[in-house]
Amino acid sequence: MSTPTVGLIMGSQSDWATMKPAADIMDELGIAFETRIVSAHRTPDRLWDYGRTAVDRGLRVIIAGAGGAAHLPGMMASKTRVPVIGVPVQTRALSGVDSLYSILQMPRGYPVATMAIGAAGAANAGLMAAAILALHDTGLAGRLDAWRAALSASIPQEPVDD
Ligand code: RP5
Repeated sequence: MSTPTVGLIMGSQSDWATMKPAADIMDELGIAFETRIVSAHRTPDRLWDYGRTAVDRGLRVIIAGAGGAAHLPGMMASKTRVPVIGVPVQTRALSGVDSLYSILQMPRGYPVATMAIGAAGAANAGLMAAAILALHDTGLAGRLDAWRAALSASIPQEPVDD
């Protein structure tokens, strides 16, 4: 296995079902990534160590998913200059609007690139990571272009009855 360039992290095992589409996209595009459970509240020391070592370990992008008081993406962005893409996990109580606002409203100086709520946001996080890495990887750029073209070609011209 090659060294991971993307860290796919999430606050809880319960986030995995939402975050898996990011992993699927990266598998499809041949991106080396690692997956970790890192909780801002339950494992703060793990969060700190992950952010502190991210650059030296060769990570180029971090995708961070969390729900509710979703502080993981923002805290990770505070700890490392590796670009952080945040995915708001949909919650039962507030439908993920709580997660979205927690991730989106970062103070000046520590940005998080925030995706849509839920699985579509996770898939887009994988694609966003691919687009960033493709800036310096022509092979990946070709695979991403082909992926985008295939999606476009799969959209019918006319609707049919369900
Ligand atoms: C957050 O709390 C996690 O990101 C998760 O979305 C949410 C609930 O976690 P569990 O109680 O299911 O472990 O930290």
